[in-house]
Amino acid sequence: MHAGPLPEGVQRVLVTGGAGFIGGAVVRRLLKHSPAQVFNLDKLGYASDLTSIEQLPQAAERHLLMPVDLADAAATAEAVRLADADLVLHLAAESHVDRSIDGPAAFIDSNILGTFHLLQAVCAHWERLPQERQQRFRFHHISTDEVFGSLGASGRFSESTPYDPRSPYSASKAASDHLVRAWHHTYGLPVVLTNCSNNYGPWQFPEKLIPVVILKALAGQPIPLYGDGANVRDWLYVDDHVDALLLAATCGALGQSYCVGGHGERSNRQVVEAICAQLDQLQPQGAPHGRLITLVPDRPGHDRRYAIDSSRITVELGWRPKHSFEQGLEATVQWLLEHQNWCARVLMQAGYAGERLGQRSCLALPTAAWKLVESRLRF
Ligand code: NAD
Ligand code: TDX
Repeated sequence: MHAGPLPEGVQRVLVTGGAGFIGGAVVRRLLKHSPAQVFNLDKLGYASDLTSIEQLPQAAERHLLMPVDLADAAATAEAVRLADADLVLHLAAESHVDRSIDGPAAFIDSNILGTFHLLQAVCAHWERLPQERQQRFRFHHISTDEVFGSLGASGRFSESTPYDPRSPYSASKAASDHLVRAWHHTYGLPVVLTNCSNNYGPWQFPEKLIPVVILKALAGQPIPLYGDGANVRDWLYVDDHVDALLLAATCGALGQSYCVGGHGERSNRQVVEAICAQLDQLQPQGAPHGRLITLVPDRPGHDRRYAIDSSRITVELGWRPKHSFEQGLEATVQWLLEHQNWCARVLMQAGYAGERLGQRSCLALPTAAWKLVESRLRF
């Protein structure tokens, strides 16, 4: 173990996807709490924004942006060579399930091909390192609980759960996990993997459930709840996730994976109602916000329940989440209330106005027709 987030000798850290939500939180932590030089490799896609990093005084000295698409093998190899890293944290990925239904190709390119190009480049870099740095080097791959598929009413995912991905997004992440393990077993690349549950918190691009609900409620617009609203997710506050990532990256056993969950299992309806209740207190002029909750047609292939057993990372590395769901949600709602201009700006830059995504299916029926089909299926 060591003081601070990084062991002595880890001076250069390459973070991929550091202009995104979780990667940005990792970069900020490294800049604030370690002396490391941070190389941020990101293609600067629709969900990217550097405001939270650039406002830190440390960024001017120790943050270097590398605007590179991992789908470009040559540019990736060159960036990895220039970064000359002691530690690589790989977070870059297309991350939104609904977008993977509408356009799976980008997920294959970034998450599978991109990870392959990165592994090739990192392996070449690692093989060239002098012995002392080679022994210290780690590649940490950040993945998702969605690779394990969908749970019924009971049970939790753990490191030994068989893979059973069911969306283009989760299939692409599962493929990347397999590639990382293969590079460990075949070439000896020192890797660690983590599979975490749904993250939430400040600076999340407003396309995922929690920021979408807050913004729709504030705008007095219908709050879309997919299907029957009973799907369950295990919510993890992003700062707790960063604690787990840095611990696993630096103290985790090589070749090992760690499941990270927030002890925050809630149905989507519970999440949405909790947000509405908080907004009723903070913005009483719009109350009751719950009147805006609207059931909409379900996501195709919608996984029913995710829940994580985090015993391994707790027992072996001493991690546990510091935020309850209620604490994390309160901080997130407050943050969004104070950053509505940021949300408007990133949505505009991304060309996304909050419309429903992920409705493409072989049977592209309009909503009314779906309702009819569903009512017939339910007898
Ligand atoms: P995000 O969409 O906010 O950010 C992803 C970043 O990766 C973006 O800045 C994007 O430009 C970059 N990127 C994507 N493809 C790239 C490419 N080909 N080359 C270079 N950069 C590329 O995502 P996030 O929520 O911060 O997720 C980060 C990682 O954590 C992802 O690997 C995701 O699968 C994983 N994860 C996320 C969650 C969650 O709840 N958000 C949960 C489990 C796992
Ligand atoms: O408007 C909505 N209404 C709704 O009911 C949205 C955007 C979502 N939902 C539902 C679908 C899910 O059951 O809420 C739940 C959460 O949806 P998302 O925020 O899209 O997350 P999810 O699909 O669970 O995937 C997330 O967690 C795992 C991340 O996006 C992934 O990157 C991560 O790997």
